[in-house]
Amino acid sequence: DRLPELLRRMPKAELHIHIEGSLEPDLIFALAQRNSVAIPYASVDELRRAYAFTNLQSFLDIYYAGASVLLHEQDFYDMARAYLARAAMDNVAHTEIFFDPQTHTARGVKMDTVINGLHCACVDAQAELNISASLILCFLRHLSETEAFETLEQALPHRDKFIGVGLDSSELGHPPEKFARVFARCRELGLHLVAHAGEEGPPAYIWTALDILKVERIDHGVQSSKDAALMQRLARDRIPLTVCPLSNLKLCVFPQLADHNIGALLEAGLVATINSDDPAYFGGYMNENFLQTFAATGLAAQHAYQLACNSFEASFIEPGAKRRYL
Ligand code: ES4
Ligand code: ZN
Repeated sequence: DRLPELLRRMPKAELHIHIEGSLEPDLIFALAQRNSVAIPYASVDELRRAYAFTNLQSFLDIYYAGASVLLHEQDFYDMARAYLARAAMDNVAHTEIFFDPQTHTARGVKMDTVINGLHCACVDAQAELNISASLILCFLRHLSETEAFETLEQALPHRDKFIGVGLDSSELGHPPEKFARVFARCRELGLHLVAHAGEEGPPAYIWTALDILKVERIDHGVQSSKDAALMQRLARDRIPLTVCPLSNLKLCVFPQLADHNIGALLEAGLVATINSDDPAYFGGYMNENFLQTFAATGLAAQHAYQLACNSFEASFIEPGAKRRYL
């Protein structure tokens, strides 16, 4: 069976990766030591044993604790370089990386430190690893829209270093429309727009992400299969879904990988893609997501080809350059 080899070797784009979720336990401990930051885990193994999640919030609590070791530009650079090297090994040709500045600025880290460290890693990776990488700034939806506006303001001196904005963190109780005005402003600024919606939240959140925020892609969106009219809208407008199977498994969105609806989304003609989300926490980078999902759900070579094409179509690579991948 040559399907695993095809999955590993095919060029692909990654469109849903939180850089703070690529921070491996070893690097968390190394940075904690380097920066003299205390973390509430005695060892790498104890930290790993805490990675038993029941839902999104149980994960986020540990994810924010892990990010607390990041202080200096070099820390952000090292984290992103490690991810980019790992992604290149999985034949990721292009990646669009989420980052959560509020997780850092709330601890007194400067916006400049965060963005400069991540951006330098992206520039160096293009030259040294032949992987193209862009940054997408995410607003934390459990915080206020006023705080999102303040974050945007702090980031605008670096407008040339990120291509868009997204919306992440605790979904339930924080619908997209809470951020209507800040997304309208980002749209005026010519930024690309995406939002997490329909991970744990209802199809209604996907509708408002599309119709009120006017996002170009939906992150996760797996709950769309509960709403036939929404499925038609996503297919008709070719709105991509950045699906993350191992994330959905680890956060108990689906009881087993075999129950995942990625096959149904593809068969309905949606521009679905496979991504890693928070690979250090969910048990796998891109190829592990492809391999385990194909093994569990019985997807075949034509689905692999479709997913690779979808990933480049759904990317924000300039249209001229994009044609080389399709
Ligand atoms: C996230 Cl899986 C997921 N969902 C929402 N927000 C996030 N931030 C990092 N991972
Ligand atoms: Zn995510």
